Amino acid sequence: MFGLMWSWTQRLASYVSDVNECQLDAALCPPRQTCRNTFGSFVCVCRDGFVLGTLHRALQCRDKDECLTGSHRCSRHARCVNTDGSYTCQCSEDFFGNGHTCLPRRAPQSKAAMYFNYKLSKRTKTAQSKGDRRR
Ligand SMILES: [Ca+2]
Repeated sequence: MFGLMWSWTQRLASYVSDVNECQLDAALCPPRQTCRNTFGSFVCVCRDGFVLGTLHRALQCRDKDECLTGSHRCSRHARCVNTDGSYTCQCSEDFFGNGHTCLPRRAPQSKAAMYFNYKLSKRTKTAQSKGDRRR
């Protein structure tokens, strides 16, 4: 009876106060995984840029190919290069920039020409999205 009471008291104590194991030990989870605290315990989940999959017949966090899945945020004038845990964007030959924004390598345009091109691109996008909705 005493043992039962003790175990019940212990369980109650663990419910009432949660310990964040993730903050206590940063190296709780294996590489490519990150710790997520839960009430009364913790779980290891894949880090950003990794997905759960089978590798050598074992469940592991493997690199997510952002270029293949299309979840990258590269400019449409850039080439996506997959890396372990992330990806990089490289502007195409005729463009320059950080890969997320790529500008054409030609003589600078006047503000009026830039505004005209901006309006033209908006009009083209609207026409495309309307066409998509009809399908
Ligand atoms: Ca990747």
